[in-house]
Amino acid sequence: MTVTARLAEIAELGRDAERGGYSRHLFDAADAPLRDWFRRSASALGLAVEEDGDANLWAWWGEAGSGVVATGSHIDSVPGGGAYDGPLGIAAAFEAVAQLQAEGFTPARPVAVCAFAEEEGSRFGLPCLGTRLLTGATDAATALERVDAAGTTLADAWRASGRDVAAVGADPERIARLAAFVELHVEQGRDLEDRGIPISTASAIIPHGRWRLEVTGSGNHAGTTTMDQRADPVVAAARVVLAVQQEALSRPPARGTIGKVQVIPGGTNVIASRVVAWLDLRADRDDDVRALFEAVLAAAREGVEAEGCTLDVHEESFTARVDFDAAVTARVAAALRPEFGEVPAIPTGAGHDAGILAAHVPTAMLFVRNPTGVSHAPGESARDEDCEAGATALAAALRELAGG
Ligand code: HGY
Ligand code: MN
Ligand code: MN
Ligand code: MN
Repeated sequence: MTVTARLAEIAELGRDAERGGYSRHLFDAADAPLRDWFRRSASALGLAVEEDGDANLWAWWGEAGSGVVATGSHIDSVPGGGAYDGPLGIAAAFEAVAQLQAEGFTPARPVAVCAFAEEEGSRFGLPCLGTRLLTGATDAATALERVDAAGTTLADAWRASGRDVAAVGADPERIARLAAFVELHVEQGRDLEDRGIPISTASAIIPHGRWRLEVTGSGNHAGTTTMDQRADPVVAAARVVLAVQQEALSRPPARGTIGKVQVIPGGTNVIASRVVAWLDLRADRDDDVRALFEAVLAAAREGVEAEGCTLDVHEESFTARVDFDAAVTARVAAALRPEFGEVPAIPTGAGHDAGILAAHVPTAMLFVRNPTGVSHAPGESARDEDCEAGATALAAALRELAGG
């Protein structure tokens, strides 16, 4: 097969007719067929599939023993996401295994292909949910209390999917059996396109914080309430959005985004009573993100109070900076050299399960060139030949790491 053909098998799953692209979230209608695809792809290669207690899938080439070399990515997407963020790393992993099998390679260590659950945090607000639970980075009991947009708790969604909430949580033994992890991912920028090269490794993931902001005002009638009588949380939230832009702009290369806003109750002729806005901040160092957050908060409070409203803030997640394992990255880069020459190691502003696993397992990443540089949007792209190059690169990495 090819990576492109593997991705074509899931091209209709989780399509979002309204937003464009794909919306694939934990335990939604597309989740089970995507998991079936994973199982079928694994079975066709003779790999045995198991699901761990945290809804992550593992396909085993060889006995599920110790010294495991794992690879893979996630099956979920952001709302209206692209076709590659997540599935490319899984399709390339299966294709890499297929290539290694075809050449008669026998791994000296077990190889696992993984599909991690809810990497984007699109449903329950916590990115890398599956790997956070697995590694214990997030406590199971607290995670199970999280609610989605409909007010359903993760615990209830878990049970409704037919899974056992008692099995949710850290699995240190599973993690201890991993000798290395390599995640292949579409690049979420134009660096490789600009450099004219198809593949790179990754050096680091910049830190990332997510907060839920609740701006409360006074709901009222849009026709009878004069402008000077209002405490309009939408106007206050607009000030918050501008504060985020200003503060992030003044601290390059920091990034500040409000990409999700709920207006309650949400009527054309209704002054809202509450606005919930989700804030995403990233910067080079953990302290830079914290300092940016404090500056945003101060400016936001000032703006919100000027509108006669109040602001409540809840931290949803904080992901520290990750520097990938230099030794594994160097071995992967050396394995790529015959086919790809010297590849750069580039930092990324996007989070990955590899970043969570890196705290426990020597971890590296591979990026595949993205001609548009767009990601988390339907315009995300990767050329077919670069996807195949990704599988070739991943096969080289697995040959090196699992070879003995
Ligand atoms: O970077 C992110 O937004 C997510 O972790 N993929
Ligand atoms: Mn991803
Ligand atoms: Mn993503
Ligand atoms: Mn009326």
